[in-house]
Amino acid sequence: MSTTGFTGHAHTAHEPAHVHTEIPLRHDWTVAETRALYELPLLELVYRAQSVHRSVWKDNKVQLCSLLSIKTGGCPEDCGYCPQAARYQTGVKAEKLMAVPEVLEAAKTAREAGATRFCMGAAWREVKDGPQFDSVIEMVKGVKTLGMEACCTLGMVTDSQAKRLKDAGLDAYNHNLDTSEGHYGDIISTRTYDDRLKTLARVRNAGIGVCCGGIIGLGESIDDRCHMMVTLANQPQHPESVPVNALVPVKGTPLADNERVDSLEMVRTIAVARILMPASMVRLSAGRSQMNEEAQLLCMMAGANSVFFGDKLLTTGNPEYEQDMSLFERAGLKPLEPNVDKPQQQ
Ligand code: SAM
Ligand code: DTB
Ligand code: SF4
Repeated sequence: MSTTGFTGHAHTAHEPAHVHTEIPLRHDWTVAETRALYELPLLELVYRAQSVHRSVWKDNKVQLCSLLSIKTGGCPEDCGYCPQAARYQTGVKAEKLMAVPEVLEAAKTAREAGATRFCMGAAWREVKDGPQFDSVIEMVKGVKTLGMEACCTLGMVTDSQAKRLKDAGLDAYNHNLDTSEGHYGDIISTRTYDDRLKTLARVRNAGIGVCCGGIIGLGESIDDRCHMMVTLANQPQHPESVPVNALVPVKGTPLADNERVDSLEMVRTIAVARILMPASMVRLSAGRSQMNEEAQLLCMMAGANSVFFGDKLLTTGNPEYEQDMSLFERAGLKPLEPNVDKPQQQ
């Protein structure tokens, strides 16, 4: 266990290496103590999470990230929540991988709108070597040239694919655990929890930042949520990013009729993520369209320091750009500047 809080962390764009805090980065969390945190009176929990948050993230900024589906639909996997699984009739039609210039145009537009991180998602079970992966490598290089953080989420990767992504300049790879190991089999049968952990280890070994979190509202118990958080926090290194998603229920998927996630459950989950992983970016991801502005602010109070902006996530809706800008303005939220090299090209 480190005492400065930051030793042992892989260097990423937002690692606050200059900050010293007495808050230890622990890797020995138990489900019982995590659950005790989760069940605190809400304002006590938010107070504790905000105290941890401010001791690390002193400038209290929120990163604006942009998300693009570079390869939509037609996925062979059976993730019960996902509108892009070919086997569910969701109205999402399978498309080819986007062309490199088109993706870079979108990245440039996102940058002009204020995004400092660009995340590219592909509805693949795994990456296959060949022309499509070569194109993704070009996309990553192009996003880096624009001076943005580059993240992608492409399914499972091998060691050599992870190395190529790293060499292209990729900052982060998103690969979510989604839920607890115990609940995983109820949601996905076409791969195992261990497959997921193996890809995460390959990403880590290649020196790419790990972006790994989950979804609430999959029919999991509170203990499942706590188990997932403990699995994340007890890795040898905390993920640099922890996205917290609320299920976006999509007609045609097996989970379409799940009970809607109570916003306060999102607040609790985010607060627990913040307390367990003080130096990680906690990303308020899918589900903001189902939350009012006050609940989103409570999530930020509880430690969320990133949102996806733009009116679409991968295939589902997100709050309108103008609405988000208005919220930032009215609440006096400060967007995080890119902590990367200056743009090399306009
Ligand atoms: N195919 C790759 C994979 O599964 O890792 C990358 C793309 S996949 C769409 C990325 C993540 O989106 C999933 O791991 C899941 O956490 C999230 N996601 C997908 N559908 C969702 C939904 N309906 N609501 C909330 N999150 C969702
Ligand atoms: C993550 O954790 N959430 C984002 C991103 N990583 C790739 C994806 C959310 C997808 C929501 C459903 C959709 O729009 O298709
Ligand atoms: Fe495919 Fe990813 Fe959707 Fe699962 S979550 S069906 S792997 S796109």
